[in-house]
Amino acid sequence: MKINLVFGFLGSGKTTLIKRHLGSQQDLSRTAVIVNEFGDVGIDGSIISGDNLDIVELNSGCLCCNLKGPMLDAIQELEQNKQIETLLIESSGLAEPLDTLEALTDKKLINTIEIGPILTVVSLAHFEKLSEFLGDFYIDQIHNADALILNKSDLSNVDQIETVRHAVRELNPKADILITQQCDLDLTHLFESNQRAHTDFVTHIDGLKRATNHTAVHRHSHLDSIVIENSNLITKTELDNWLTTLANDIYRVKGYLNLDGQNSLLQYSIDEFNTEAVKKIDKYQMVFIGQTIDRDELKRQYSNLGTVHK
Ligand SMILES: Nc1nc2c(ncn2[C@@H]2O[C@H](COP(=O)(O)OP(=O)(O)O)[C@@H](O)[C@H]2O)c(=O)[nH]1
Ligand SMILES: [Mg+2]
Repeated sequence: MKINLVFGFLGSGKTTLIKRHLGSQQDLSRTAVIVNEFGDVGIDGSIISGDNLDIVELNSGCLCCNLKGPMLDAIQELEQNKQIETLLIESSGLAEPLDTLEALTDKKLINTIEIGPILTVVSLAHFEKLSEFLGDFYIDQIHNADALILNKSDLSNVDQIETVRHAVRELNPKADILITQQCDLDLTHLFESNQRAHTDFVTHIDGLKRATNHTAVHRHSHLDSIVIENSNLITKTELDNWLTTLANDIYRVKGYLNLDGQNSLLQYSIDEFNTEAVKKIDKYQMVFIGQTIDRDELKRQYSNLGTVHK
């Protein structure tokens, strides 16, 4: 089984990349996706879903800490019982990459998996702010990648793109650097580069660990998340106005709401956001992820948006 891992901070474009790859494949019956989301409800699983596609959602934790075991179990199950040939793994965005990658060096997987290039998606528009705010694990995602996808080029001008390209090159002198909008790139070619057999992968990860003097410290534990339900009918104007008042250390909001009477998906990352109509939803749940969340106040504000829908 071939495994491709996608890292990158919340909102950088990981799900967009995976969806694009799946959309380019004719038959998904031998393909599976493991999605790990920070926060207690999974939204990406419903966004990614496709015919015949196996999706394993691992929520309530992180692949680099408490979900290592469940990730290995899921890989073995997909490989042995479902004869999956291609597996894509979307990390939570907060994952410490070396801890996640190290889990895949487990001897149980020898002779059964090959691992594709380590991919990290970076939002060009947010790199400067995030590298300053987030520090180590964000930088590690860039430092350890084989290919860096500098995405959201539409939100930056040429000079800003060059500044970020230069900065990430300093952090990672060897990686391929690709500039994209909506992660639009030749994914088949990308996935085929840097394929490693399990033994080569183990050697590669050992080398990365030595080079970074790695210690297994969970460097992302300071982020917090909350899920809030609101089925009220919320108008677009009301939503737009409220989102512009959100504290700037809330990095990511995503989920489903009743927007102008239409079931909709809201995607907010840092300070830009969009909504799109969706057909079917299970619950009107919204996930908020940030550095310091005033839970009671956020709950009060979001729950009070809109008017009760009868
Ligand atoms: N403006 C802009 N938005 C993008 C681009 N790529 C992805 N997005 C949007 O950014 C949001 C977060 O993307 P997603 O793939 O869910 O990020 P993830 O959290 O890393 O999985 C979604 O609303 C995407 O449609 C891009 O190149 N430009
Ligand atoms: Mg995602």
